Amino acid sequence: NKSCHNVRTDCTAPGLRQAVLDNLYYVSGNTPVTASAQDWYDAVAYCVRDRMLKAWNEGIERITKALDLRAVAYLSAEFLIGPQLGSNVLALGIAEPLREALATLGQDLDAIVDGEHEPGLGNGGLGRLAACYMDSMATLGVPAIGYGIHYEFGMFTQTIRDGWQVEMADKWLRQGFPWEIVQHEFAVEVGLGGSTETFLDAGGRLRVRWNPEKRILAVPHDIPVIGYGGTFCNVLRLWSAEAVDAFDFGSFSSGDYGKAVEEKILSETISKVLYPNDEPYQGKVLRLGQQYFFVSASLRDMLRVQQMLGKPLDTFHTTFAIQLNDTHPAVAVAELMRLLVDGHGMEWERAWAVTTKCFSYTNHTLLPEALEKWPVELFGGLLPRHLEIIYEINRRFLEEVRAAYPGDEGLAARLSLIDEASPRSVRMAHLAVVGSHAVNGVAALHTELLKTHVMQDFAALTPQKFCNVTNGVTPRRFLALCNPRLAACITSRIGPAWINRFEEEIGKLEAFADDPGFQAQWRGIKRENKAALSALAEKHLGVALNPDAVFDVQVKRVHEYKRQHLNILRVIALYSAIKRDPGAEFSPLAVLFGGKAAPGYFMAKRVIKLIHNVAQVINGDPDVGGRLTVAYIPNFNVRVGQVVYPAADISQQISLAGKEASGTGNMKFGINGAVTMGTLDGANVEMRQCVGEENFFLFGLTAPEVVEVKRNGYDPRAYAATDPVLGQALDMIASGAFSAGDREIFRPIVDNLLYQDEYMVLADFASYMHCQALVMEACRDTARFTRMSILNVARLGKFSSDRSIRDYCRDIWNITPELG
Ligand code: 26V
Repeated sequence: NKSCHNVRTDCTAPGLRQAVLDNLYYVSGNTPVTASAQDWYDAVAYCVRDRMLKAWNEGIERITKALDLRAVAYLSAEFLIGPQLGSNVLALGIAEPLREALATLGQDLDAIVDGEHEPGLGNGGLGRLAACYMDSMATLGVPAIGYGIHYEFGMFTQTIRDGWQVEMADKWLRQGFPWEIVQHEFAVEVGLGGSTETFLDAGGRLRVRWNPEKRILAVPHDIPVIGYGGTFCNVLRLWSAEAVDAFDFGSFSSGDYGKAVEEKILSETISKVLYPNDEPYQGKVLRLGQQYFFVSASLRDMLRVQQMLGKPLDTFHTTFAIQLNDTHPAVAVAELMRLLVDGHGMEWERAWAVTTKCFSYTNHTLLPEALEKWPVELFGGLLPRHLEIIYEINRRFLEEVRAAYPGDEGLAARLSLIDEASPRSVRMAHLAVVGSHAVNGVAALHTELLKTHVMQDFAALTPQKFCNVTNGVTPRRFLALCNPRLAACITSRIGPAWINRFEEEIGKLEAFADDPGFQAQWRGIKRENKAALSALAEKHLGVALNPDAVFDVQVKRVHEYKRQHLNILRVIALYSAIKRDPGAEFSPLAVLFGGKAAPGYFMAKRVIKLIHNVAQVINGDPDVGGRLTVAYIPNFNVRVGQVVYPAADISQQISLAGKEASGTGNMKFGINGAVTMGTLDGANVEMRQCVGEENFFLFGLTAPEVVEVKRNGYDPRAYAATDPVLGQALDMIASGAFSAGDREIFRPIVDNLLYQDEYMVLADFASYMHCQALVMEACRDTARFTRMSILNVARLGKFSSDRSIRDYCRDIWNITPELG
């Protein structure tokens, strides 16, 4: 095939070399002499992108041609896709020839890959999960479109000044983003505000028309998502907001230049910035605008495909399975009804049948303060027609409820889509549940708690709707790509099939768990990974980490329920023990933290400051002599994670039981050979079942015990008073031992722990310390600990996102993957 030797498709080293040189010359206007690091990156990125376009174009054709095809539309306000170059090179399988080609040009592929600035279009677990699922769908051959928002500013960049978090805007598009293709021809207009009116249509039927006050143009930016193997490609379609008309020419010609551009600027604010998702919900009208904006554009895009296929609208659900990633896109239920009923004149009942067959909803949190509610007034101001539709959905729904449970008005009030408490508000989770045929939680415990607590009335009404799909992570990015040494070692023993058949293959590693040669190799790799992280810490933080220390790591968003403060209390207790007896044996331990706090989250920011201050005291204390080191890794993101997970010995997953829906960092650590120290929360429960209790360090109250202790009146001070180790750790903070005598700075933390402690840090402290002793004992027995590490990898096959996607396909979407 001649086309194989085209400069845009040739995958041999000389062909790749020529392609990179061509791009350097013709795209960036450079030669190897004048090229900057960014120019080299762009040249390589375009070269790799070219090689994805065959699969890409076939993917587009697949969705737009096949009449009997059912595709997933994954609606998510966040896609935290991480750096693209490395993962695309891995999927195409061209790392070796590309490395060779670049070497002949004096360039290092790894350095170019590491230099990529990632698009931070998500907050944390939820957005990264969406990206892992996109990867798995492409790898398994599940036709899919991810729909989301092309934020101009993604997640902020975290810098640390004097121990405090300082946020900086992330202008990720400044250098351009070579992976996206802007598709102006598929732009759609989205309305906002205004009012509704009724009219009689040609057939004499009463119809409703929405006259929006304002229109915004949604422009799709397409990012290819290529599966492992490079043959199957899906698309991530992110919408950015533009003014319908760039200028108001009326104002422009009358001389009011300011007003002329004003409209444009206002329109563009819709996709301007990513909101923190872990901050107590605030009625920000812009956020509802964002949600509606991307949902409306996406549904209109799907209807366009349906019509292009020539399929009737009442078979829409046979073309698309629409997954709502949390409630952020839940307004889609009302929007699809509006498009079918108002837009296409479909009868309500038929439209509702189509709608509920399309949608399914994933819940990602049990925290009551996290459930989205929009004040009716705000909602109706922005989306007047949608509010009417929601009222009508609710009227019909409550009619059914009352028919099934006559006289139970309390039940009707609890199930209602409208919370009648002042100010009246729309309950987005209720809209999502009622509008969907399936509702899932993200780990077995979480789904159980959903059914028995948060959504118990819905579960009683429609038990068949509820199911569990335990989260997973992609073994491509989070093992093959981020830990090449371990990946090669695994492949040398069990072959490479684990990369896209993780669940089926990785268990074969178990046979080597006690093999001394393999164990030594395993430890050597972990040490190299730790040395690599140490080098980064040295360079960026000026902190020396001993690669022979045990690396004990907690990286995740900073939140009280995740209990970084429990971790730092443990560190303080260990420090006190060393101070009491500096001569006693203490094996080197490096405790690492990383994570961002929501900008408005007072307590979380103070915890970051506390960790820094504790680090400063401990790292500088000659009595400690480097045996205990504490470091805070700034600006934790996907890229940093890819260096951190491979270097960890111990993974801290210490949320209060019943609070963390699943967690996915736990899985990323585990498949890189870290042993978990954790509570029975989220997916930890299932991970422990898989790896075996002897390979998991368990501590803390269980979810039912948490409820029980609280019911009996939880008194944190009693724990502080009776546990001298705990009492002393708290006293040290309070007395200013970590703040140069300042007793005020950490008072909010100490007081909160002593007088409220909503997340029961003090209740779990003793159990955590006991567990810590067991960990230290296990770490001293090298063979035993290495075995634990190997078995963690070998037995975590279930936590591949490929397994999660197969579950969704079978239990929710009714789609058969085309590959694997
Ligand atoms: C929301 C809020 C809002 C109110 C204040 C506190 C707070 C804390 C957390 C959240 C979570 C928003 C949804 C979310 O990101 N959930 C995460 O989803 C991950 C993927 O399923 C899962 O692994 C995490 O456990 C879950 O927290």
